[in-house]
Amino acid sequence: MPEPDQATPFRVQPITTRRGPDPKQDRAARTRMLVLTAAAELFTAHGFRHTSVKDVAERVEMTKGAVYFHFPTKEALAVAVVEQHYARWPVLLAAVTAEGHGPLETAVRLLEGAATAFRDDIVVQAGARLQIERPQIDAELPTPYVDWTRLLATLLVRAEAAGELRKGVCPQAAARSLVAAFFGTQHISDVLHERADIVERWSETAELLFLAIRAAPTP
Ligand code: LUB
Repeated sequence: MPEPDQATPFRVQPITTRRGPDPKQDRAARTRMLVLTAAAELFTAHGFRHTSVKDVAERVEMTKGAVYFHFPTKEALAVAVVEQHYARWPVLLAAVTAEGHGPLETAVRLLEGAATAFRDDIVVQAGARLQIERPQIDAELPTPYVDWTRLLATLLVRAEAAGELRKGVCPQAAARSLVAAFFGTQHISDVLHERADIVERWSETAELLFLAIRAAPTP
C-alpha cells in the first residue's frame, strides 16, 4: 500500500505540545491548546455568534488580553479550531495505513475512525459546527468536504487498480457519495442525538454503500 502522504490532501499541522528545546515555547503551545479546546467546547455548545472571547477567557481563567495574545480575534480562534478539526485526519490516516489493509478496507476503517472522532472529539465537533456557520464567520475557513473527497477518490482509484471495486463504479463518484452520506449521517445524528449514535448510524450506512462499491466476491 503506497505511503499515505501522497494521498492525504489535509495540509494543516496539529498543534504540538510536546516538550521542545525552549520551555517558554512549550508553555505557549500548551496555553494555546488550552484556549483552543475551551473555545471548541463553547463553539460546539453555543455556536460562533453566541460565544465571546470573554467567555473563552473565563473558561480558562485567563484575561481577555492573554487570549488575544494567542488569537488576535474571535475569527482567528474559529479558523484555528476548524484547522485543528482537519489536522485530526492525517493522524487518523497514518494510524489506519499502519494497519496495512488494502485500499478499500483502508477507506472503510478511515470513515469508521472519523465517526468515532465525531462522537468523542470536541475539536472535531466544533469544527463541524463552525463549517455550518461559515456565513456568520468573517474569515477564510478551510474549504469543507474537498479534502475528504480527494483522499477517498485516491484510495478508490487504487482499489480499482487492485480489482477491489465493482465493475462500472466510478471512484470519484463513489468518493463524493461517501462524503455526502457521512456528512448527512453525522449531521442528523448531531441534531437528533448529539452524535451519541453516530458510530452505529454510520456503520449501517457504510454497510449499504460499500456493498454497492465493493467487487462481488469471486466464487
Ligand atoms: C466531513 C464535515 C462533516 C466530510 O470534510 C468535511 O468538512 C466534513 C464538516 O464540515 O463531514 C465527510 C467525511
